[in-house]
Amino acid sequence: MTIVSLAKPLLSNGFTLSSAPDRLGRLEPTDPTRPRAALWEQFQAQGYLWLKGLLDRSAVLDFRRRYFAALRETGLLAPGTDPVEGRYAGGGENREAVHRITVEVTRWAAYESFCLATPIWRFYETLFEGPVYLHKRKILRHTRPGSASCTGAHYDLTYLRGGTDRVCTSWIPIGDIPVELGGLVYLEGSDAVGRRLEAEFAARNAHLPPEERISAYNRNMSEAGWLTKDLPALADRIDARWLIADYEAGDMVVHSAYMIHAATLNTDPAGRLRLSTDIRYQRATDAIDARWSEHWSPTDML
Ligand SMILES: O=C(O)CCC(=O)C(=O)O
Repeated sequence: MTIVSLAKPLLSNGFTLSSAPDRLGRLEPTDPTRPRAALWEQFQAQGYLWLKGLLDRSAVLDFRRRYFAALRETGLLAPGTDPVEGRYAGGGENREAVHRITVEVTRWAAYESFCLATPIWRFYETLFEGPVYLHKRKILRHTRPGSASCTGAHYDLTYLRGGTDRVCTSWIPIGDIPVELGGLVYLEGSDAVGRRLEAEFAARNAHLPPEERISAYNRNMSEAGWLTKDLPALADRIDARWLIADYEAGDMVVHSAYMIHAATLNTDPAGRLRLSTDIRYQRATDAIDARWSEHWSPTDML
C-alpha cells in the first residue's frame, strides 16, 4: 500500500487527517469512455467513479468565471483579479449579498444548462440503461480559504429517503481543486457501511410519523444529518482509508447514495475559492423524492 505524504496538514473541522498517513489513500481515476459494463462493475465495487475529463474544461471554466463575476460587487474577490481565478479578497465581503446571489445563480438557465451538459446525461443514460431524471434541487458551494468549517462525514441517502436509493450524486469541481483547496474525500469501501447504517436508522425511525421518518434532522440523527466531524476516528472505527484527489476542471465524480464522504478545509496558499456543484441523477422510472422538486434554498431543511 502506498503511503500518502502531503506537504501540508490535511484538516477537516478541527481534525487532522494527515496525522495518520496509513489512513489516507488516493481516489482511483476512471476513463469515462470505458465500456458500460466495466464502468458499472467499477461503480459497484468502489461506490464511486472519478471520471477524468468528462466535461469540456473550457465550458467549466467559463461557468466559474460567470459565477465569480456575478459576485464581484460583493467584495468577495480580490480587487483587480480575473473572476475565473476566484481569488478571495480575504474578508470584509457583504455576506448577505454573497448568499443572495449564490441562491440566485441556482435559478439561472446557464446553471441549469451546465448541469444538463450532454456528456453528463449521456453518461447516466448509459450507466442506468434508460432515460434519466435530474433533481431540480441543485447545490452550488464555494468555500473560502482559511474557513474553519467544511462538510462533515455523511452519505446522501440521509437527505433523499423519500425516493429510490438508486439515486446518484454528481460532484463537479468548477475549477481545479487540488487537495489543498479542500475537495471531497471518500471513505474507502464505505458503500457497504452506509447500507448497514441506513438499515439501523430505518429500524430506529420506524415508529416515527412518515414525514419525520425520512427527515435528516429527526430526533435519531445527529447535527445536520452528519455521521461525525471526526474523520480520523471514523476511519479507525471501520478500519478504512480516506481517499483524496487533485480534481481538475472537466472531472466529475459520481457517488452512490450510501458512499460516505466529507470535505477538507481550503488552505490554498494562493487564496483561491473552491467552487463546486452537487446534483442528483436517477432513473426516470424510479421513485422520486418529491421534497427535491423545488430549487435549493438554504432554509429548505433538506
Ligand atoms: O462539496 C461539499 O463540500 C459537499 C458535497 C456533498 O456532500 C455531496 O456532493 O454529496
